[in-house]
Amino acid sequence: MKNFMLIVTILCGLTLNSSITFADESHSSDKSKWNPGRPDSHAPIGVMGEHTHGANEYMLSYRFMSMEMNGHRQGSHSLSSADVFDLDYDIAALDMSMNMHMFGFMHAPSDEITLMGMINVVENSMNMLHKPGEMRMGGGMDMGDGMDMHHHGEKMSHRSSGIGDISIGGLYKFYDKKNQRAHLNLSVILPTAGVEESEHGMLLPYGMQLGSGTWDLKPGITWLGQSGSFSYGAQVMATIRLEDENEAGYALGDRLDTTAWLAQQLTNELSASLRLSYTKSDPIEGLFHNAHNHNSPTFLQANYGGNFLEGGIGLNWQFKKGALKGHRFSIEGIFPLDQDTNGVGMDRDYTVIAGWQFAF
Ligand SMILES: [Cu+2]
Repeated sequence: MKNFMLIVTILCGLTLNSSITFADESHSSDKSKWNPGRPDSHAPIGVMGEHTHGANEYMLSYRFMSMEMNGHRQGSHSLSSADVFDLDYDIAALDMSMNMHMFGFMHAPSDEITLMGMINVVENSMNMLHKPGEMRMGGGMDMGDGMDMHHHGEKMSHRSSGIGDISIGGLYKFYDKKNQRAHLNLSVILPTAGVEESEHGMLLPYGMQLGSGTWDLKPGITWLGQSGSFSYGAQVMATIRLEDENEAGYALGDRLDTTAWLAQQLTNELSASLRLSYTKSDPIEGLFHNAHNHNSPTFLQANYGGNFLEGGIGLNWQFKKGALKGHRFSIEGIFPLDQDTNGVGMDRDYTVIAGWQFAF
């Protein structure tokens, strides 16, 4: 609720600012055409594949995303570690962070078609708490260090890192009139991510693996519009797993991502945005073929996915002169507004995405 009030406050602030005028907008020769030369001609940085390029343009980009999760929840209720132990689990996750470095490339062979590719490097870490006063379960979870874990809750931390899934795709712009544009998105995800990451000889939970590890298809549609100093857009994107299982034996659930945003140009180099996103994600299917624990919610397929409503606040800078001319820098903070996890999932805390983009 606090986040929601914050967004409303900022929305009001943006509206009050709308009287600012821009001398620079006249460089667009055709006023009825969607203008690609504005900072808000790119969506908030957390949205992918949201703009097309003009014929023969290239773009390089780098995004850093940090997603923080804090403890567990069951459906719409947050759970304490004690609640998790009461549900007959021996290990509760305290927190998890997923950091992603995303390197992107775009090229438009024509005004209608833009090709894009992205490669991710993923770094995950998770802290877990062992149930206090519990004999350690068998199965060889090697905690090392020879600590006495039979009387007090023992903390463990896990890490994984490496190349994530690679995506290759294209955008087809089919509408470009009346200050609006629309395009179709289609990407293929290559199963390049490690999905059998382990520590101390034991598989890490599904959520700590580095990607889907299956061939996936991501079809979508994106709509963009501009009106005075405001711009807006919406995107619907599906993720469809083309295989029943990856090399480890499971497949992440299909998901649907929908988002809509409103941005305002504050100066000819800076814009601010508000965004709502709704994600629906199915549970994991299949399971690890190799030996793994079942004593933590993060090891059960049914505890993944859910429905997530989130709000985002972002800024885009587009440098128009000086040494940084042509470079864009953007940042977006994303906060959960409503979460309904499948089973005992993890509680989303916040996500921050920062990016650099350079077109030439
Ligand atoms: Cu681009």
